[in-house]
Amino acid sequence: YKNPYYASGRSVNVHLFEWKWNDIADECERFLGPKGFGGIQISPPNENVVLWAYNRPWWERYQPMSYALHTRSGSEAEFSEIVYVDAVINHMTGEPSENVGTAGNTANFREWYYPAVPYTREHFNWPHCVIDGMDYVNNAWRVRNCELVGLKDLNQSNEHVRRSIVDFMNRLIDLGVAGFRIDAAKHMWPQDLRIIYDRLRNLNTAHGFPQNARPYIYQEVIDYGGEAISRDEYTPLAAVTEFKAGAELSNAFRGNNQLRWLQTWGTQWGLLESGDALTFIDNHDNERDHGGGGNVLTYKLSRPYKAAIAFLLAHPYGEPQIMSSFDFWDTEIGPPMDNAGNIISPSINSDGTCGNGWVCQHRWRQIYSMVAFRNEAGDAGMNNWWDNGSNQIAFSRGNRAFIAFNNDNWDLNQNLMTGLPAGTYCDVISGTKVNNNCSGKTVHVGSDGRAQISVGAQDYDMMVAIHVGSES
Ligand code: QV4
Ligand code: CA
Repeated sequence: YKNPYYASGRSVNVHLFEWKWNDIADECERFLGPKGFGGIQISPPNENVVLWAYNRPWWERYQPMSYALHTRSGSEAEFSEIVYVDAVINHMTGEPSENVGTAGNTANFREWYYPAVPYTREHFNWPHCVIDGMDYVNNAWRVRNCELVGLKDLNQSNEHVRRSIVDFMNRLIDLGVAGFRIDAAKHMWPQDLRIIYDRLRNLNTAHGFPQNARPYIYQEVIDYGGEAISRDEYTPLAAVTEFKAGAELSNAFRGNNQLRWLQTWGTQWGLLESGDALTFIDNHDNERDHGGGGNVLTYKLSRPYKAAIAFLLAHPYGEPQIMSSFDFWDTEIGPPMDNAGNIISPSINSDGTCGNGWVCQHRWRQIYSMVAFRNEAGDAGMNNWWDNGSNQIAFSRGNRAFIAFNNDNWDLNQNLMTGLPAGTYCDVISGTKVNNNCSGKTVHVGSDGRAQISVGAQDYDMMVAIHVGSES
C-alpha cells in the first residue's frame, strides 16, 4: 500500500481540490501529463448532502449521503481514472438542516437511516457521543467511537459496514483508480482498517497497472505529537500524511528557523520514515484554518510558499503532494459556482495560468519546473551541501540537479560545487528553456563542476535551480 505506481520517470501528486472530472481529464492531457506529474488526488466522488443553508460550502463533500458516484464534480460516466480518491468512510452526513444529496438520495439522520447504502442505526457506534477537544489528548477510544463534529460515526467492525465500504472502494479500483486518501483515519481503529485494505482488489491491469499491484493508500492522521493517537499506529498498515513536514518547512521559509538546519531534513527532524510519508506544505484544511490550521504557508504568501515547495520537491525525502486551490476570502466558501450551484470550470489564460477563480498552483512555473527537477533527479542522493551558516543553502542531487536558496536579507554570491557536467544551464525558476534559449538566468558550470551562483535578496524568487534537462 506504499507504492504510488506512478509511470516511470514521473513523480508528485497534485490535489485538484473540487475540480470536475471532465476538467481533470482535460488538464491531464494538456498539462499534467506533458509536465511529468505522477498522480492526482480528487475530491470525494460519492454522493454528499447538498448544503444550501451554508451556500454550498466545500465541506459538504465530507458529509456522505451514499456511495453513489454522483457529485458536483460529475457522474460515474465522467469519472477520471488513474487518480487517488479521497475516501470518506469514517462517517455519514449529520447536518440537521438539509437532507437531500447530490444524487437525489435522502436520509433521516435522527434515525441514523441512510436508505441508499443502506445503513441503519445498528451500523453506527453506540452509545452516541461527540468528540471534545480533550479527547484528542487523553482518550483514544472516544476519538474513534464518538462523532467527529457531529458526523454520524460508522462502526467499521460491523460486517455490513465493512462490506459496504469495501464494495465502494473496489468499484473505484475497477474503474481504474490508483489508490486512496483515507479521510479521518485517526478516527477509525487500525485493526478495522487493515481488514478493509486487505479485502481490496489489485489495481486494474486494463488501466495500465502491473500485475498484483496494491492500491497506494495514504491515511490522514494529523500528529504533531502529544496526542492519545499516534501516526505510528498507522504506518504498519499503509502510508500516512506527514503534517510535520509542511509545518517545519513553513516555519523555516517564513524566516523563523535558519535554513542551514535543513541539512539533516528527514527522520532526524522527527519525521516518519521516508517511504511512509506523504508530504505537502499545505492541504485543503490547513490552507483555510480547518483541522487545527497550523500556520502553514499557502498561495496567499507566494514567495516563501514557492520556496518551501521547491525544497520539498528538490529533496529526496518523502512522497510529495502539491495543493491546487480555488481562490478564497472566506474559509467556508465553496468552489467557483453559478447560481444553481454548478462548479465553474477553470479557464486557461494566455500565459498558462488559470482564471475563473482557480489558483492552479500546479501551473505556476516555479512549481511545475520543480516537478521536472524531481523527475530528472530520480533516485540520486543529496550531495554537495553548502550553507553560509544562516539562510543561504545549496545542494545537488548526484550529478543530475542542483538548487540554491537565499532567505537572508543580503545577496548570495558564491562559487559553488553543483555536481553537474560542464555546460550552460537555464535556471528553471526564473525562466524556461525554449529552443535552446533561456528566458531566465543562466548558470555556467565549469569542467570542475563549479559555478558562480547568484540569488539576490530582492530577486523575485529566493532560489535558483538547474538540472540535466535544462542545459542549453
Ligand atoms: C457543527 C458543530 C458541531 C455539532 C454539529 C452537529 O460544530 O459541534 O456537533 O454541527 O450539529 C462541518 C462544519 C461543522 C459542523 C459539521 C457537522 O464545519 O461546524 O459541526 O459540518 O454538521 C470538513 C471540515 C469540517 C466540516 C466537515 C463536514 O473541515 O469543518 O464540518 O468537513 O462537512 C480533525 C480530524 C481530521 C479532519 C479535521 C478537519 O482529525 O480528520 O479535523 N480532517 C478531515 C478532512 C476535512 C473534513 C473531515 C475530516 C471530515 O480533511 O476536510 O472536515 O470528513 O483534525
Ligand atoms: Ca469513528
